[in-house]
Amino acid sequence: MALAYIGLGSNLADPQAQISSALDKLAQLEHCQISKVSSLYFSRPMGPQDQPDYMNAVVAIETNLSAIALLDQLQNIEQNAGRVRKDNRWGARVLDLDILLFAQQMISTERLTIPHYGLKRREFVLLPLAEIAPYLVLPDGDSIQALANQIDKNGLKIHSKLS
Ligand code: PH2
Ligand code: MG
Ligand code: MG
Repeated sequence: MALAYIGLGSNLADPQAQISSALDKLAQLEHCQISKVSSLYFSRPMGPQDQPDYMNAVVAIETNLSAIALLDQLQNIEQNAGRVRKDNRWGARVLDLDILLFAQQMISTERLTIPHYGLKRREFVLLPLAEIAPYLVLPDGDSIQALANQIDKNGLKIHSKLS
């Protein structure tokens, strides 16, 4: 079994409902077991500022799937939520499910970069991750807690508990 961390984000079409429905879908995935769920956070948009605020969360799952098979499942959930893949880097989206970490693997392929390239620089990823995995150490030796303590919160706040 591999322990993986997934970042959830939404800023369109009732973000809270999107995240909560994505959690249900994750819970129903075969060969995957959700082991931890962070609070639901409000965050300011990173990237273009002419888009709504986001809601973000992070979950831990235990899985027998490979990282790429997990990515297929996540993209399937995104598509079913009505996500349209456009050429809008960092633009608004109904649902975004990113594999942040997959065991201690480091993967660099066309479809997948793990650890997620924005992990250390995004408060809406680091703080929910530190909430559920404060003792986590990244494959390069950096501690999540130390990174989370250093980052600017940029207005990030807890909206509610999930699950
Ligand atoms: N995702 C993006 C672009 N900008 N901003 C916030 N606050 N949260 C996100 O999840 C997010 C973003 C593209 O994936
Ligand atoms: Mg993303
Ligand atoms: Mg994504």
